[in-house]
Amino acid sequence: MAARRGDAIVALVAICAALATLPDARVHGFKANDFKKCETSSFCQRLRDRPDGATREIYSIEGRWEPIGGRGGGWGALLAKAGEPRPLRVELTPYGDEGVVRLRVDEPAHPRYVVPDVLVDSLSPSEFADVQFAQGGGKGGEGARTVFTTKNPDVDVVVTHAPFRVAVRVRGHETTVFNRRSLFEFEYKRDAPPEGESWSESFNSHTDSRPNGPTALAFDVTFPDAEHVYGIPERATSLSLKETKDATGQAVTEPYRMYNLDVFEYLAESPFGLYGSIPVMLAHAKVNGGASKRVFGTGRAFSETVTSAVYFNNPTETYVDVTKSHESSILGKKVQSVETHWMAESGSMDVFVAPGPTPAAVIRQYTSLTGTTRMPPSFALGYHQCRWNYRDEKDVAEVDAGFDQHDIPYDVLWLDIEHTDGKRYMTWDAGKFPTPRRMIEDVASRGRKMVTIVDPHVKKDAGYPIFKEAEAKNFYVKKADGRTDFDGWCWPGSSAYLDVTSPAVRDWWAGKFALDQYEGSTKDLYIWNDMNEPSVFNGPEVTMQKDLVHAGGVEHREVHNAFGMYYHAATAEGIARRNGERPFVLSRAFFAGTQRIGPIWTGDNAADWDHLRVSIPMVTTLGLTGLTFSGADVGGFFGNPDAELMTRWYQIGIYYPFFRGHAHLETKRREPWLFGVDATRTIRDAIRRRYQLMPYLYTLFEAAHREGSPVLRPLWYEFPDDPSVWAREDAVMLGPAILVHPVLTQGAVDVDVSLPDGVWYDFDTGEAHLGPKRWKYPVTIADVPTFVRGGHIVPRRDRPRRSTSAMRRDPLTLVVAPDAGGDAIGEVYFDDGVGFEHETRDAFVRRALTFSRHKELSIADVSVERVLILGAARHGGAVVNGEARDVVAAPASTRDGAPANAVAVRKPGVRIADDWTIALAASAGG
Ligand code: NBV
Repeated sequence: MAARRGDAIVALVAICAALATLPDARVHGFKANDFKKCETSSFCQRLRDRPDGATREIYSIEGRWEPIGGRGGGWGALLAKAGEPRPLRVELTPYGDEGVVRLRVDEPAHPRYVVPDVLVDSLSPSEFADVQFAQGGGKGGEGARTVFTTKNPDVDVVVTHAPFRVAVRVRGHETTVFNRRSLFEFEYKRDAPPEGESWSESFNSHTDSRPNGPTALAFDVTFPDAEHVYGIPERATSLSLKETKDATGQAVTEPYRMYNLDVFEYLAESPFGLYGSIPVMLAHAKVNGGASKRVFGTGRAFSETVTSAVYFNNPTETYVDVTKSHESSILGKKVQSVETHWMAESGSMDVFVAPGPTPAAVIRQYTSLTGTTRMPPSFALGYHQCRWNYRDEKDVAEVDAGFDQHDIPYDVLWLDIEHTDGKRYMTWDAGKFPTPRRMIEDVASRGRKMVTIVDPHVKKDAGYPIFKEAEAKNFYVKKADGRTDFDGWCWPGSSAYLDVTSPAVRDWWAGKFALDQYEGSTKDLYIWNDMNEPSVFNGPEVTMQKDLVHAGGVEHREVHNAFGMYYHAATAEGIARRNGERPFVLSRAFFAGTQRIGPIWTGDNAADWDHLRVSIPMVTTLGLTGLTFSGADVGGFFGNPDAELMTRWYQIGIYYPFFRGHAHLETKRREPWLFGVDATRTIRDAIRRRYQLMPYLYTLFEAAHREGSPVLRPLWYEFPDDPSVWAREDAVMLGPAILVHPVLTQGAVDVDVSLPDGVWYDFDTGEAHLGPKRWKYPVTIADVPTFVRGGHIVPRRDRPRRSTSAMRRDPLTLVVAPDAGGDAIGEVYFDDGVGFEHETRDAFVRRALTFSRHKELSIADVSVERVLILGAARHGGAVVNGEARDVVAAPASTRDGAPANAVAVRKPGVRIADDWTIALAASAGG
């Protein structure tokens, strides 16, 4: 085997720590009865238990499809409903050139709400390459159908007119089929309830007036030949979604619910929906029985599997049933598929299909619709220390100093709600925090940042200027009457809620973060948005009534799942405006598109091993649905972790894209040095590893920013053709190159390690393994089986420092892990980590790293792809190593117009290992 030991891999010292006491035994406080179920939600009850074929004779395309004039390349047709004189309207629209299509059904007489700010502004339809109508009635007895070929010649869409059915095909293979089970339903808006009936609906002590009556919709999506589906966060459950109904149609559990809620003490294993929703589901299917290798579209290798995804662009309450391994007999052939049934309370049917075929392609396609991860400021990738609450300025100073005393790097210190004056956000408790600016400046003097919490409820207090001003401007969410300000109960007592669905309110709110508005703030203070589902203590299911009214008369029911994202967006806009730099705002609630704004965390987990375990599928699922910047509270929010659990949590927490320790008000203090000398050392080593990997991590974030790829990935993302990893969640990949097998059981003495195909090197010892390989890897408390994948180069910074900013100028270590042929590739990306010049002026460095055992100069075989010279618009060409070369005024990948004042020398043909010079010749005109 050509693999070599990775000499540069640092061996960490093994430490044996005594196992401390068990965490406190706690009884879970999750109160299922506080929340609705399908059977207590009238729309779900109406829609869920229908047999396959329920609407088969009811919906059909009427007449022919016609191009939609003037709006790009979409096509539309009438969708007739039996017994209903007014047809619905169906539209099919292509986007981009990879075969993404959008399927919409709406009621023309009463167009439904479509959330305006979720899809990226720049999104506009492309064209179909071809549209063919076939009358049918031919030999096969098929009815009329229309075939839409997308710009990707491998992707087409076959619409069968009666019964109505839409199949997206990838190279002729149906991957995503709508209405195969004839469960499509669309409730027409009615003028009034039938005589003697009422539309209102009650739950516990709350009544929803439902002034518009029932306007629900349902549709089924079948993923033929798929064994697994993933996505539709947020919930604490497995990566591969379990079935909620069995193949006979019997309910196994509740359907998956997407309705953003503040769920107190959520369980570690439940289909129940939590604080955020992303209505994206990915399916992974075998094609041709998983046999042949073919070439896909533009010449890329086509694997034996196809990943595809659907995105339901609608923020209303939605339930999804999943049935797996359903075997139906189509033309005498047994077909395995995953069948899903989507049931939404309102809005239109608005679904995008991302045809894949790889997981990476699916996410790239999906993020072309809703945006990619915002490039975070570099400090945001460091360790964050939070607790409810750091008591006062002295406490802050001591915790900050504690990190330096214990030589543990960290970047950000957080303040929870107790720092405020009576939960009036953007104020300070004058007794505990008399000199906030001085406090922040002190922390910042060591290169660190602070974060304060700002929640969306506004204390109703005439003496609180924010409340008064927003009231005067009529900026609050209204009651069902559409006029009176809604008030709900939250931390400060009676509160009003800013109507952040309105652009004017968001603009005003953003302005509140200006340094002269937010007293005591400095530009080193960043923000945390909690409770933005929104949480309303005395509301139904601890949130807002659905019949509340937003700007433009929009019912809360329509927009609920996007409310938190709007608040998050307004806050981040305020921070960006204030600093003119990259904002950092953490949110608890989220929706599709939140990745463009900032990170989220998985809310109030608990200090137990089950919550530690489930944090991994939770975070990787978010990554698969575009929102890679996430993490769980390290240590568990509720309860008291012992030294072992705390250590194990840090050891996996360092791989969460967002890495923060946090704890409930009533827990014991748990700064990383409070668990004994041995645990402190192990936790220090773990956090240092996070910082060591910072160049690699930052490079992964830039890839997420560019093309949506998740930073932390499930194994199947990297090995889609290996069925043994499709459901695995006991190991994860940090980018393409590092595999981590976290230790997730108490008292573990070994870990059942299983490596996929390829060469792998133990991160700690450098020992090479040839996968596929499975064995028991012995562990002490200091060990976490971690492997570098052969074929990859991992850039690191190996000098321990106190924070990311202190590492800024440190030299790199390149860890080269050759594959079986002796080769490795990698990438490293740098920019200033602060501002926007990486976009506006292309002020960044991205270097491809290549290594080949056939070359003498190995590790140093780094090529320079481009040299960008700012402030040099006037020039007469470049001279590289004495040879005249072309220069271009507009750098290769300018995203935002050409920088006014820069030139690029592309592919200068030099290696980092060699001496080289580039000179700019003076311009002819001087
Ligand atoms: O602001 C207090 C907490 C916060 O620490 C936590 O992270 C949030 O998820 N917040 C919820 C409200 C109270 C929870 C019991």
